[in-house]
Amino acid sequence: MTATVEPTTTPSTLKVLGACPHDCPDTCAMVITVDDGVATDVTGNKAMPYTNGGLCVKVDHYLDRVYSPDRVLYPMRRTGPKGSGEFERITWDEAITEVADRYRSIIDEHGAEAIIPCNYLGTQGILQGLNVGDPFFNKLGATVAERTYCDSGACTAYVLTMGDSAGVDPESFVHSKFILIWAANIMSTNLHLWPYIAEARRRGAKVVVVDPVRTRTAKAADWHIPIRPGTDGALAMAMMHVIINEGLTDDAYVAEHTVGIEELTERVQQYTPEWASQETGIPVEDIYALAREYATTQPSVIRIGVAVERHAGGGQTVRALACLPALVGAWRNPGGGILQLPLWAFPVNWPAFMHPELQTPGTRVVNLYQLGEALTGGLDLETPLKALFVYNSNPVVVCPDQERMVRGLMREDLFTVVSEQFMTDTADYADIVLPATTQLEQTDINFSWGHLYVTYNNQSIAPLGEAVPNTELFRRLAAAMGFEEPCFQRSDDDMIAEAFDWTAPAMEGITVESLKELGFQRLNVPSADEYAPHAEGGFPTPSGKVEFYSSGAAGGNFVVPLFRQGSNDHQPGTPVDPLPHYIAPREGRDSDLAARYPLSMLSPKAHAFINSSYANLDFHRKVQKEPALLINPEDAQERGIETGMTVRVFNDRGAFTVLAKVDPSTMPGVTVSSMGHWRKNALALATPASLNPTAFADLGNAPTFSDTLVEVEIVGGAS
Ligand SMILES: Nc1nc2c(c(=O)[nH]1)N[C@H]1C(S)=C(S)[C@@H](COP(=O)(O)OP(=O)(O)OC[C@H]3O[C@@H](n4cnc5c(=O)[nH]c(N)nc54)[C@H](O)[C@@H]3O)O[C@H]1N2
Ligand SMILES: Nc1nc2c(c(=O)[nH]1)N[C@H]1C(S)=C(S)[C@@H](COP(=O)(O)OP(=O)(O)OC[C@H]3O[C@@H](n4cnc5c(=O)[nH]c(N)nc54)[C@H](O)[C@@H]3O)O[C@H]1N2
Ligand SMILES: [Mo]
Repeated sequence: MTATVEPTTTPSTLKVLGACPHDCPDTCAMVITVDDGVATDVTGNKAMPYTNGGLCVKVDHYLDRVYSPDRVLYPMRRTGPKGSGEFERITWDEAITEVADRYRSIIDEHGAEAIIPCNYLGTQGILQGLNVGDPFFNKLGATVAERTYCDSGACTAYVLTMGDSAGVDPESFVHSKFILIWAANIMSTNLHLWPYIAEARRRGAKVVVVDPVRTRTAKAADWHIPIRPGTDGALAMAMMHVIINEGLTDDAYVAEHTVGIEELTERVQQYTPEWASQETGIPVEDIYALAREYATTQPSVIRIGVAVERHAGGGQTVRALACLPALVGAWRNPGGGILQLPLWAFPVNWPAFMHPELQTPGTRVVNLYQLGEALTGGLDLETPLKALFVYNSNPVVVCPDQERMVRGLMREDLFTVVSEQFMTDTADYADIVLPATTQLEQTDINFSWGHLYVTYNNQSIAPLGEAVPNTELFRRLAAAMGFEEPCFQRSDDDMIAEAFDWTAPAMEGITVESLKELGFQRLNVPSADEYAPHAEGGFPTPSGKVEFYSSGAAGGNFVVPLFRQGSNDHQPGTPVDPLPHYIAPREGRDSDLAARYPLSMLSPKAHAFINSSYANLDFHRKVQKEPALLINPEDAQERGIETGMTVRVFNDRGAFTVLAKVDPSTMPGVTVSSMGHWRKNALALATPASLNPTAFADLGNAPTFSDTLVEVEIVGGAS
């Protein structure tokens, strides 16, 4: 079951090689010390080059999570009113039988589409993660839950432009001379990339951050460029305007490895730096300087954060950003290009985990970003939803339009099952709660979306209480429903054997056995010092080139990243403008709403939480501090707000109450309240999600969390 790495200190002490389960680009390799069956320490694995023995403030304290007295350890049935948190312990047999019986009667009465799963990435491993329930719900005939909370717009845009390339190896950043960090708070959300950026700086690189907020990453950079939320596309288009008109393009690279330079040249003429300055709030000379320095300081690299997609024009913004490196020939050398998701480098065997062939063709699709509407009659669904199955997710906190979500969850006629490690805001509304294991109690194997190593998680301790891994949960449910396909009979080891296409060139030299032994292995790709995947072009697009003019967009042929399910685009088959362009924020300065709600609200990631996970644990809450709203001194003064006052943040969708923090690190017109805090721990029982809209961005049904206008008022004096 376990792999040991060092001679044990006493016969009963084991060092087990593990891997972090979280939805984070770092995917750290871990070492778990186990004494007499009890985990006593979790550290980073020093042998792993990229994460280099480090963990983050969250997972450094993973044992607080595993052994928390608040863990859900037994199946439970609701006894009190919905949301009251009153439950009684029941057996697994009773729980599974009740779920299966209810599903059968709902299917008889309403059809299987009345059931919807709701899951995301509480655990991201290939076995226990995003797809673990897909075969079950596909076979059941349940409504297909489309999952596009994170990067689906960026992925769609990126793949349309340059194909599913892994992009720049993060370890190659040491060779970059100009590092442009765009809408990413690296020091909080991608910590292990920072040492490579710091090393590049030691070697003379300039580091620039484009972010409305002077984050800890922006503070550490050479140049912080504050930008109005959702206007990034204007800046990117204006950069291309300058680069093309001033002849800063790498003409040989453009001629050989791109499509559509003439059309792009014509397109960018309208996007002058003077216009972009008005739109973005960035001084015009800074736009010129950024474009010129980016183009002429080679190799230059752009690291795009997920946050860049979270507004009406997020997709087209990523289209523009993905064009830039080819325009200036950044791809010629290691450390030049763009880094979005190196996940594309991993030959994951997605179909073996999703089993799309079990889906009945034509089954309806509901996007989980609109779950609140779907549960409350807002989507005009022919068959109303009667059952919800939540696992690996906490929709009350992570979905928009929180008030509506809670109204949906309060429905007496909705049968809700939640598989969880903790009694989250969502679990409180369950009819049945099922206990889930943590990473130490389960086996898994991981791709990464932030580096080029496969990691393996050996199980290190026995499950606590009656908790089960997600794989076991769905084996039990499938058995109760009488599903007999071989995929429902697989053991975890059988699944590990199917996790990758082991014969793919990237997997050469990597086996299940070697991974169990080592805990991690780098894909079989060139070393970071030599990794220049597109020095000679070779982009995985239909033309083999970077498509400034995208034939896929023109023809309505969007690549659907399979693992997300659903259509992954609002109107598949509908052509989209084949050239990158600017789409202003829906709730921007010029919208009708702006008179009533003049402030933008951002809800970025919390430093000490991972999404809403850890937000219930004392240590992490202490580090993160109380929920707060950053507001610029100008905006605060207009409203008489001082630091420490209690303020109500509101719009037509809802309101939440927090402490004000008057702080010039956020630009005028922009307020910030990190996501993740739990509703039940918040003043006035609401979090920023209650203000977020359910409208999609332009591509990939991406969320629009950053496209949110609000107003702020004082409810209490400073304490
Ligand atoms: N500590 C921690 N780490 C995490 C997570 C976590 O919750 N906590 N979550 C993980 C997950 S799921 C993800 S997707 C990644 C996300 O990691 P990031 O991509 O870094 O995402 P965010 O922190 O949401 O936003 C990054 C920055 O974008 C800025 N921003 C917001 N809107 C805009 C905009 O319109 N334009 C520009 N230019 N900037 C904008 C915010 O001010 C913020 O500083 O982090 C992962 N890592
Ligand atoms: N306002 C706002 N909202 C956002 C974002 C934002 O920036 N702003 N970001 C969005 C993004 S990028 C993302 S990725 C999503 C994240 O959304 P989610 O993936 O839903 O993230 P979490 O809030 O961490 O919830 C995961 C839950 O799964 C549980 N869990 C963990 N491991 C397991 C397991 O093995 N089995 C089971 N059954 N449960 C487990 C955890 O205890 C936790 O409660 O949020 C999105 N929501
Ligand atoms: Mo995410």
